[in-house]
Amino acid sequence: MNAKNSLILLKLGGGLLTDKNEPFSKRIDVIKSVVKQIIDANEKIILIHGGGSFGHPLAKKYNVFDGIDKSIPNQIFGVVETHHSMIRFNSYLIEQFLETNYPVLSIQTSSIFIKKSNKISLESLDILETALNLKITPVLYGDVLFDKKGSFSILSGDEIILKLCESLKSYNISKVVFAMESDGLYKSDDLGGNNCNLLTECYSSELDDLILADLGQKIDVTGGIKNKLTNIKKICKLNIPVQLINGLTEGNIFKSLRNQKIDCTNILINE
Ligand code: IP8
Repeated sequence: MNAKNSLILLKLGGGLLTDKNEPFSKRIDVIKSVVKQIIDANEKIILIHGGGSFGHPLAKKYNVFDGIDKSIPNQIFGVVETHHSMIRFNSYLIEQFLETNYPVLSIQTSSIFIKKSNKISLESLDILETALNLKITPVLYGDVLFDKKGSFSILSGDEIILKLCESLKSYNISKVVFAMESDGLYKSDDLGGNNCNLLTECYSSELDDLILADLGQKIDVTGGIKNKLTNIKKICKLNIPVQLINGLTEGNIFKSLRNQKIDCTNILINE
């Protein structure tokens, strides 16, 4: 593996790009800034984005996450509607890149992932690797996940990232970056009071013992920060460092992709 094959996985949180309190609402200024920073950084990345107000309200309405349930009216229609809503959101994002002639390619998550015997399977790694080799940035997103048993659920952006970390062999993933709406993880103060401090650096082995501040979570069908931490631990077990950054702070995404110093949480790998 040479340095050329180094790759960053960047997850743009749905809560960062949309207003989760209002269905189908984009944060246009944030999206434009994020896209510009990614273009300016011009690094080899795979971009993954969450559902935000385009995915979660519909997935919740039709209980897509929990699979087939005949008692839910129009649930099958809800599955395709959830998927299509994600396509609409994803297309908007893609267009922002194409307007600047930056080569990105939308890859439909629900067409390359499937659940088999309770395990998530990535069926078409070749497509991703070929796009990367052609200097095209693949863009994936949280989506409907079909199950070979004849049901469905939701595959979150974080789970996509974990699966990519496990599967990509011809690229060396130098780090995974989660761009969110806060500076990273916060530790509760030792006295259990209201104060909390940004956790700037910790080793993956320390994650289990951390007492994190509960900063309140919005409704999220794929589990919010608790599931994020579970996935982060699994990513770190693959020897890939993780960075949690505030995507609302101007310049953070550019700096992260260029490995410049920012105030954030860095989860390091134990030697
Ligand atoms: O926002 C969920 O992806 P996430 C996608 O990454 C849908 O958890 C469709 C709810």
